Amino acid sequence: MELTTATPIAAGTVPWPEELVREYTARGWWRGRPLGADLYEVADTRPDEVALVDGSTDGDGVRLTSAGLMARADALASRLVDDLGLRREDRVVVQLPNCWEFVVLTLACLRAGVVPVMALPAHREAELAYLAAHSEAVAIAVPGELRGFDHQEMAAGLVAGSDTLRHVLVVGDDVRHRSTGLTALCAPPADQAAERARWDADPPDSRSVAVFLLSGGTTGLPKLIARTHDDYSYNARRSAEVCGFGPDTVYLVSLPASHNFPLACPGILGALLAGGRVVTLASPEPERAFATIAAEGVTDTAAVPAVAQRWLAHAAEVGAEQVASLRVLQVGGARLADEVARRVRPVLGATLQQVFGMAEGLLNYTRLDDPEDVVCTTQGRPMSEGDEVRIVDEDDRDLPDDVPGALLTRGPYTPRGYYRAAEQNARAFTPDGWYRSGDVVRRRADGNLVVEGRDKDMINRGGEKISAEAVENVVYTLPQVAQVAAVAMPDPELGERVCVYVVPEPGAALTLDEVRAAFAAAGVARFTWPDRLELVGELATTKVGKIDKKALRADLVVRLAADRPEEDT
Ligand code: OOB
Repeated sequence: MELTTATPIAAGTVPWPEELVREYTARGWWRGRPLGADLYEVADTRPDEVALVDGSTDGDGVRLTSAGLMARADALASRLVDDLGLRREDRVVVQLPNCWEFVVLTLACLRAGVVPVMALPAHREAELAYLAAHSEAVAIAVPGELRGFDHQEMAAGLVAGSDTLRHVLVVGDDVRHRSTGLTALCAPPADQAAERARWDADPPDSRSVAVFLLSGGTTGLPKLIARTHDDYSYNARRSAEVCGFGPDTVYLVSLPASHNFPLACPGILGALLAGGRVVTLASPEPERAFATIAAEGVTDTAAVPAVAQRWLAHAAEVGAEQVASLRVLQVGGARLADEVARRVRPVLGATLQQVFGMAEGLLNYTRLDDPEDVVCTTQGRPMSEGDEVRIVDEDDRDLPDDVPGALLTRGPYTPRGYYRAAEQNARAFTPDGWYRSGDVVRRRADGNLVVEGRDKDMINRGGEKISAEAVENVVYTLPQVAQVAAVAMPDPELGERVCVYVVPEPGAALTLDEVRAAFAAAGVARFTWPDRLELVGELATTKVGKIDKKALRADLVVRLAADRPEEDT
C-alpha cells in the first residue's frame, strides 16, 4: 500500500524555551526518560500485585498484575508495529469506553512511541473524522457497539473517507469488516523478557509527544494538545504526591478515561506510578459505582459536580456503607457549588478535594489537610512550584488578591501552544508563552483560587466542554435560520445546558426537534445537541456590534423563571 508521509509531530508543536528545559530538568520535574520507563520502575518493585481490574465485567472480570499489565503492553506494542505496520510517531485515535484494553493500549503506545489521540466515546463521525485528519492518524480504536451505537460500522466509514486511516481496532468479540480485534492483540506475549528488552532498547525520546489530549473547545473544532513524556509524567507523579497516592491506593476511573482528569490527575497514570491499583468502570452510575467501590475497596476516585451530586443523592437514600473505603473524592471539571461541597464529608464520609484543571496543563488542588473552609469554597492552588499564574484585567495588567480577572498560566506541564494551530495560538497564548485559560478567577490571600466565571465562549455541560461556535455552525446549516447564538443555560443537574437563540428567516418556523435533527445529520456528539430553542426577532448586540451573549444569558434566566412561576413565589 502507498503510504503518505505524515507531518513530523515536532513540526506542529511549540517547544518550551531551552533555558526552561534545563531548569525543569535540574529541578527534577522533568526526568528525561519516557513514561514507559517510569511505569516499569514502579512495576518492578511489585510485579505480582494486581494493578488493573476491569470492573465492568462481573465476577470473573480481568485482573492484571503489574508485571502482567506491562507485559501485555509490550506485546501489543510489538504487534502494532510488526503485524499492523505502525511506526514511531504514528497517531492512533482512541475512542474506547473505560475498559482494561484502554489501559493496555495507552501503555503500549507509550512504550512504542505511537501517539494516542484521546477522543471520547460520545464523539461521532464529524469530530472523529476531523481528529483523524488533523492528527493524520493511521488507526482508530473503538468498541464494537456501545449504548446501542455501532462504532465499528462508523469506523469503517471513517477509514473509507480518510487519506491516512488504515486500521480499525475493535474491543470485544464482534470483529467485523476488515477490523482487527484489539482484545486479541492485547494477549500476553510468548516471551515476556524478549518483548521488554526490545522496547527498553528502543524507547521514545522523553521530549517527544506521549499523548494528544483534546482542548475544552472554544473554536469550532477541538484543538489537539501535545503532552510530552517529560511533562505528562510530571503531571501524573506530582498529582499523585499531592493526593497522597501510594501502594495502598485503589483508584476508580468512571469518568471517561481519555479526559486528562481521570487519565493523569493523578488518575490512571498517577495510580500506576504510585504503585497503586486502577479499577475501570464504564459509567459513574451510582448503583454500580457504589457496588464496585465496595467490592474492590476503592480508596480514591474522581467525579464531575453532576456525578458527585448523584452520588450524594444515592448515599442519602441507601446509606454510605458501600463507600466506607473511599478516602478521597476529587471533584472538578466544572464549578462545584459550595453547598454541595459541604455535604461530601458528612454524607459520603470521604475527604473532598476540589480540582480546577485543564487539558492544557495547569492543575489546582485543594490539599487533603486544608481546613474545611478552603476545601468547600475554593478550587485549590497550583500543584507545582514551577506553575506561574497571573490574574489580569482586560489590558493584561496584574490584579491584586481578591479581585477577579482572567487567568494566565505557564509552567513545566503547560505546553506553549496547540498542535498545528498557529492562528488559534496567536489568540490563546501571549507572545511570551502564557496560556489564556478563559477562566475568570480570583486569588485569595492564602493563595487559593476561586473560579468566578469565564470569558470564553464555551458551554460546560456537566464537565463536557462545548464550543458555542461549533453549535452555531451546525444550526447555521438549517435554511430556516437567519442568525443564531448558543449560550449556557443554568441547570440544577448538569450546571449548564445548551440553549440556542435563533432569528428565523422571514416567515420560517423552527422547532427544537428540527434543530436536533440537524445535529444528528451532522454526526456530532450528542452532548453538543441543544437542549432548548428560543426564537427571537433579533439578537442583542454590544457597542462594537458583536452578539451580546451576556444579555442573552440574562434574558434566558428571566425566561426560565417565567417557565416555573410556582417556584417564584
Ligand atoms: C478539566 O479539563 P478540560 O480541559 O476539560 O476543561 C478545562 C476547563 C477550565 O478552563 C475551566 O473552564 C473548567 O474546565 N474547569 C472548572 C473546574 N475544573 C475545570 N471550572 C470551575 N471549577 C473547576 N473545579 O476540566 C480538568 C482537567 C484536569 C483536572 C480537572 C479538570
